[in-house]
Amino acid sequence: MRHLIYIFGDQLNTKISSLNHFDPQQDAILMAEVTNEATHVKHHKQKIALIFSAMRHFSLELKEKGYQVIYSELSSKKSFSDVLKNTVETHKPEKIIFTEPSEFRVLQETKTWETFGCPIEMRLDDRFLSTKAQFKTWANGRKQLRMEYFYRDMRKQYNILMDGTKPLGEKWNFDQENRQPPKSGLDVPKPFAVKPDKITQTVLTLVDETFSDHFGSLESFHMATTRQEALKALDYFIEHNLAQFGTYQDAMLVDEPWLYHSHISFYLNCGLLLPLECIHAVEKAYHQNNAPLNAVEGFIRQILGWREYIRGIYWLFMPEYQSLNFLDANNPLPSFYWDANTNMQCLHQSVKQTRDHAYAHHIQRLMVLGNFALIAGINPKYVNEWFLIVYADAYEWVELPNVSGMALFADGGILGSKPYAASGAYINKMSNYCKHCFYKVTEKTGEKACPFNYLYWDFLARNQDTLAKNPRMRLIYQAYYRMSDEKKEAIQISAQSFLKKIFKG
Ligand code: FAD
Ligand code: DLZ
Ligand code: SF4
Repeated sequence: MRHLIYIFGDQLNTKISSLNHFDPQQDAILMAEVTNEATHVKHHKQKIALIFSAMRHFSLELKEKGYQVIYSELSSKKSFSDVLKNTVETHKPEKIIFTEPSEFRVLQETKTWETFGCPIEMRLDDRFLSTKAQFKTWANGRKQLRMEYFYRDMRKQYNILMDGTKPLGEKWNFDQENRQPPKSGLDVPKPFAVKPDKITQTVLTLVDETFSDHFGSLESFHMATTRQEALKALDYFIEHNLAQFGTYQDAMLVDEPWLYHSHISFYLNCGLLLPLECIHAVEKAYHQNNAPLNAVEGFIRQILGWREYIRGIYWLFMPEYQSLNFLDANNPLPSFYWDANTNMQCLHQSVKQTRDHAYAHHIQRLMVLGNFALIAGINPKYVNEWFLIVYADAYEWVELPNVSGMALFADGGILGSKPYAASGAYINKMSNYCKHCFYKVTEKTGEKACPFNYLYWDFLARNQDTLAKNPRMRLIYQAYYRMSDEKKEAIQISAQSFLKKIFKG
């Protein structure tokens, strides 16, 4: 054997750089289902099912192209290294080739492969539109690393939504037209769904039996597990949801997990879809008058801007980033993050949907689940672990900066200029949750008051020393300082008694 190509479970695309110059006559591909990847945190059952089924389908696709594939189904071999070492000993390749892994943890593991007695070549992952080196150069010398400026450079570099050197529509960002509260009677399209085929059914049984103690339900599994199906999911989004994407991007409704989002992060993150093809497809929809500019720009910003920027931050600041705890938050994770058993309707809905679908949309993650963890002072370590476990799109490179940086301000402002803390008023504006809640969003303290209300002010009070200096927090602290002592005390009493109750379990 000439080259042995190792393909990880989030690199499931024939365009992956490790397959460049592949010669079917002399080279072979290795893929392996390994326990470590499913259990280093106990991933949601749907995530494991998605990856195993997509890997099995991808290996068949490669075999149909005439490629030699060594596919190792789940066995006693626990890690990538166990399987690779064994394969190298049997087949004695002249070289091992792989595309750089997406997570720091796995990159460290690949460094041990040098001891296998065979040369190694690690290639750049050119699915990402900005390399780690390019991001580092962009970040160098800047006082603040704000996504908006990075995004503008990416728009120019890839010539996306440009009119010569200017942005189409003469604005880089159309968010003023986006992010509307939901109207009553919205006709939300059904989500794209694939009926599990034989391969997926076998995997679902395997996962159900092997990982029965993992979080989440498999019942509603309907994800795409092949590239063809994932492309259909993208088309479905463009046809049914894109036009409303911007307008209702931040809206939340009881029993409506999917709304007008694309639900493609699962596929982008495991390789079934490529970022640039999604961007081009959505840009084309604009030029064909199938979607307005506010929706198209808003969507493209998520992939060309946020997704790339988040990855850049991860690699620039790892491994230190994973242990940051700027606000010294040390509370445990309340049990309702696992069982959805809470009277807070917003959290009940968000956890229930997460358990049932391994999915929640951005605002549920940020302004409900993340916001609560922030204002309740939960230790970032527990919050990160939870977010990495529960979503089918979760990989540390994207989960960690979103949680520690965007949601928890645990990085002290590397990613955002101030904490995304909010009281119940924000959730009430953007959802119908409060209408269905045991608590009253208009009440500020006491038994029936919305916990987000007093926890918000209590968070500001607890973190005065660190946050009051922040120029973007000045106005809100002025409002806090103007409060009467009685009011401040009532807030503290409500917050302490509520936190005591939820942490006692
Ligand atoms: P859409 O709303 O339709 O957006 C389109 C695409 O843009 C997404 O598929 C995604 O690829 C990209 N995108 C949007 N926002 C972000 C972002 N902030 N960072 C990176 N990419 C983005 N995304 C993950 O892929 N994996 C995670 O583990 C993850 N954890 C998150 C944790 C928290 C606390 C927060 C606030 C956000 C997290 N996100 C994560 C980002 C975002 O919430 C998800 O990408 C999005 O909800 C996926 O659903 P969608 O495909 O319907 O997205
Ligand atoms: C998420 C995941 C799971 C559950 N299982 C596997 C697996 O058995 N084999 C594999 O190659 N990849 C798996 N993955 C995806 C990996 O966790 C992902 O490729 C790494 O995070 C790369 O850094
Ligand atoms: Fe959530 Fe408060 Fe609204 Fe209840 S009242 S749904 S706890 S924001």
